Amino acid sequence: PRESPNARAVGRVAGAVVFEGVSFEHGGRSILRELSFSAPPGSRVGISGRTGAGKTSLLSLLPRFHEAGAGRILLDGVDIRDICLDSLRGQFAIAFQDSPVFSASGAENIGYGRPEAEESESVAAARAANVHEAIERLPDGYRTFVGAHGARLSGGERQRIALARAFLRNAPILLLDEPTSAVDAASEAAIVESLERLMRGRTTFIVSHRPEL
Ligand code: DUT
Ligand code: MG
Repeated sequence: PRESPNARAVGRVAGAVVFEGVSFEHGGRSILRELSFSAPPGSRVGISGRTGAGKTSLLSLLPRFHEAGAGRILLDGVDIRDICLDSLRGQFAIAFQDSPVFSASGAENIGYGRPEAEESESVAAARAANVHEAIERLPDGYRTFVGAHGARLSGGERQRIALARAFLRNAPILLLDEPTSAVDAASEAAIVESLERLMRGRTTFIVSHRPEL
């Protein structure tokens, strides 16, 4: 997406999100058609639908990973196209399907959520995400190289690393895409417990097949 010459930076938003007649096309196909809704600050928006329905596309319009073809999206009353991209994307913590774990230490993987954070803050975020113990069990704890060229983490541990990043980021809006997919029951319970804490006070968009989330 292009940054408009009039785009401006905004401070931390309260998290009011409004879609006004938003349409989205991809590859000549209409994916979303005149979607309108209003989500007050701190509310939860659950999104469900069959595969290919456009759930991930909907989430990706907010940080402008994709551009709406028609209509507008307002954040605290401001059209997101009038907000500079850095400032816009800083408002979101994102945990998408198959959150990546990078070839780096566990500490670096979490710190990616906010590179200037102290290690003690990363550890606090890992605790909040219920992944601290799993990291401590690795041969070199937080210094252990994980990811493609390091220690292997389970699907649930990777999801919880993504949640730890989100805690550390402390953004006012969460975009969560199937945060409990492909994990076993114990891991799912740990994720759900941590998600409840993460969602408190933040506007949350969550794609999930779990109606209770
Ligand atoms: N689409 C692409 N590439 C993109 C974005 C979307 O091909 O970068 C298409 C694929 C699909 C439609 O748009 O036909 C909606 O895709 P999306 O990923 O939004 O669907 P979903 O609801 O998230 O499906 P799933 O439940 O499989 O994740
Ligand atoms: Mg999807």
